[in-house]
Amino acid sequence: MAEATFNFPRGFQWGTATAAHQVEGNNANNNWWAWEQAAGRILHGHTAGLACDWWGGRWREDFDRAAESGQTTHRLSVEWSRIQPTPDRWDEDALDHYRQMVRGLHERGLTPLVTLHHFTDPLWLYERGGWANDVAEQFAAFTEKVVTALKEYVNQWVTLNEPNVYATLGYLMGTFPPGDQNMLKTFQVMTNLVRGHAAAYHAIHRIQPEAQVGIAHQYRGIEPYRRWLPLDSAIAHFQSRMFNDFFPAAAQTGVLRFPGWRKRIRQAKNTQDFLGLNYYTQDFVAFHPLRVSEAFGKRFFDPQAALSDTGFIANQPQGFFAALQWANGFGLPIIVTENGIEDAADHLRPRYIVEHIRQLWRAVNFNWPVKAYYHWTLVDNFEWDRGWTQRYGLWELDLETQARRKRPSADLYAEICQANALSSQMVARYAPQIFADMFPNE
Ligand code: IFM
Repeated sequence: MAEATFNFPRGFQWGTATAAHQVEGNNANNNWWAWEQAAGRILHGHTAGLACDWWGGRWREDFDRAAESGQTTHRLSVEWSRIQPTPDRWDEDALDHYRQMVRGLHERGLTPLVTLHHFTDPLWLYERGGWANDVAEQFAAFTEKVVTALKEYVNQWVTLNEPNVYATLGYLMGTFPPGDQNMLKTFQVMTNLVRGHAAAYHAIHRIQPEAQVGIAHQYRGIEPYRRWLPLDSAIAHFQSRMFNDFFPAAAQTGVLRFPGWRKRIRQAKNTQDFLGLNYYTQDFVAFHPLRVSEAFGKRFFDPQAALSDTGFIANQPQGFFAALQWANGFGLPIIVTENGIEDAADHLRPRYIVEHIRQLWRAVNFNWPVKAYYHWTLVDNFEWDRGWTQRYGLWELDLETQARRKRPSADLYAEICQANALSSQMVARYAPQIFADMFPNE
């Protein structure tokens, strides 16, 4: 049997990523909570409810799980609506709660990476129109408060999680709050998110000059279905520029590029110290004259690719390599801020992990400056408009009892973290079906 070990450089960081609303529970003062209460918005009428009960203290046992499995870092987010429940009030107890959590990470040997905005907005901000307005000043004030409170334990920050997803799903597709389908408003929100990011970036550096600050960008591979057809290529290129390039390019150049229009936001120039990359899957796109709202492109998965439980993610590891190559083009250190798959029975996840980590290793061996990898996620959590129907956790969550049950992938990921490597023995044990392809005998 062929043997090999894909080693990672010393100091490479391994972790899992989470977000406040998805794990904390009882986050009743934000726009998502309000959105979840109305019928027809979340699959099967699910709500976040108690989630993983982190606000009730179960973060301790979950951080223990992360540390015991060899992880060295954890990405979590803070909930704006807890810290600033009304425009004129800061909740010191909430800040103290987060201080305990990030100290708890340190005590377990885990370095925190903290996200300031992960999809949710305080109700008071939302009711005034949210990010459709220029709220950079409010976001910077919140950022200052958090950074001042947590700086003893945190020096790595993500300002915004997936601003492209936030703007597109909330304002163009209408599946996230506020449920709009308005192209102009989408551009307005995108512009304000860039302003907000820039203001937060400068606020963090004023308080903590040595901080490392970035955005967690969701990169979705968008490939032309028929490479020979210029229309397919043009649409793939256009969609990729709008979805993938808009935010990282704006944070690099200070220029926002919309179709037929550009806008300069000087303060946004050079406002990333690392490139945060969230990668899950990739699509084909084919020209379709009737898909007007999708820029005349029909998107679909490669029919050969294995699909996740609900068909939401196609296993496309080569797309991860392409995403890393894209990320490398920005000339910044790269942090893989999310990567994972929904798979309640853990049928596909071990293979997904193995194949994606192998692509990560290839990227590292090209000397692309990838510093860390965060698997999404530690324990099953509330999956936004898809409620509890999608299970991304290395640990399964029983919502009734709050019990956690380890999936085989948790052991696989622990072995990778502990060895700082992926070995052929791990593949033989956890994903034997791909062994021969990965390690051919001749
Ligand atoms: O759960 C989400 C997360 O909040 C943002 N990135 C994608 C994940 C899986 O859908």
